[in-house]
Amino acid sequence: MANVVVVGAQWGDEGKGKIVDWLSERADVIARFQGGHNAGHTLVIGGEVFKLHALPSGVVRGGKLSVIGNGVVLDPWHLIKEIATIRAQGVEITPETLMIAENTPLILPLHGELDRARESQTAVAKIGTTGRGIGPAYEDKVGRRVVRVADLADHATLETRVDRLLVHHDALRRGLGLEPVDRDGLVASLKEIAQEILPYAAPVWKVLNERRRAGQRILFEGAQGALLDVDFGTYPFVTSSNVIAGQAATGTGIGPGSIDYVLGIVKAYTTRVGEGPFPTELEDADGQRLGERGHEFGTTTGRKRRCGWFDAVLVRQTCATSGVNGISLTKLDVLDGFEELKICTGYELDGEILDYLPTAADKQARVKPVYETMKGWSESTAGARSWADLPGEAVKYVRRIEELIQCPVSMVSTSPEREDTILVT
Ligand code: 2SA
Ligand code: MG
Repeated sequence: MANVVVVGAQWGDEGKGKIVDWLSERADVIARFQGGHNAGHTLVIGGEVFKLHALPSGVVRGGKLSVIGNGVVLDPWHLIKEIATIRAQGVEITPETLMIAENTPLILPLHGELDRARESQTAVAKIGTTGRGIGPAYEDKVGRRVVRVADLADHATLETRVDRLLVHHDALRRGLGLEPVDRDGLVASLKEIAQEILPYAAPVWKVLNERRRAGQRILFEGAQGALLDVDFGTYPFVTSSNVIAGQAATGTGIGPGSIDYVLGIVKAYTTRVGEGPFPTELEDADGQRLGERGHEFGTTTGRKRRCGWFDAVLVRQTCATSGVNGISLTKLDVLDGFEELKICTGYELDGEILDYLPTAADKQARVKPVYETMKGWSESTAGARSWADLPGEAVKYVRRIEELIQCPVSMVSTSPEREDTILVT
């Protein structure tokens, strides 16, 4: 397989980091195409834990090119800190191994301030954001007033961009009771960080197209999950980027025809962090057990994740919107020891059965899951490396999921360690 896109097929935290790391061994270039440091990808390599937020997971493997594409929003101060942390763990990061698209929008401190100020307003329902300024930065990108990486190279341009941005922000801030931005302080700190960021700046679209022509393999690393997509997610309880696989093309500057395979990452149950509808959410002992066994806490914010049964309706839907060719099922071992497992096969709404999640917010909040009950297994599946290592009931569970989501399972992951993976052939 040449160029593969990896996307989360639920609400994020499906375990993409491990799979991307596993696939990156076979890739030459690893590219992020959306989101920002709201992402949290945990990699466990030989017992050492790496927590990545803005950096592509490929950086921890030597000899690869990691790319931050234009579809990402980048906090330059955060990036420099993250580079230092990962370097301290013994990983080499240089302008030869990391490139940032010149047309990448920057997240500034004012974006985080606005994000958090809005979330603390009680008059409007909160989204449960990560508070990292992601949404406000995307708004400014689309509003044609954001500062981009390339603007850092020329002081006159930089100041013009900042002034344009502040006309908008100072007005917004007044409304929220925030102080106006210290314009000169912001310009000065941008000029300072520019020296650290610019060595990594590159025409990523050009580099990727050249590499592709030369026969190199590109791995596109998605963050968050398809149900958080700004168009196809549970709006407005979504992130502000397109998360679905099509974004891999626009978020890096490569044609959609260059994508050979879309791998959806799917957790064997469902979790969600932040507000918004969640039809199969469990607020009982089973939900608590999933959270504890699955260590369901946010990598970026430490927030407790909401947990529930596997929802085949949602995954069938995200497999469709991302054109998923095969899924990787993760965290199967978290289900070990449950006497019974439930899978949601449809929704009931006003006496009707639906086979998809409707768009209207009131309907999303009211759908009742229709469950199918399956027998659990008492054996441990943790660390299983072949189909034969799995108890019969676990195999049945995986096969049933495959049937319901109408998409083949191509991998099963049974622990955070990359070797603990079953390849389904
Ligand atoms: P934002 O900050 O504007 O993107 O938040 C909007 C919604 O998107 C959700 N979101 C996420 N959901 C799951 N995982 C994410 N990354 C971190 C992780 C989250 C963390 O991997 O654990 O550490 O809390 C992520 N990023 C954004 C968010 O919860 C809102 O629902
Ligand atoms: Mg995560």
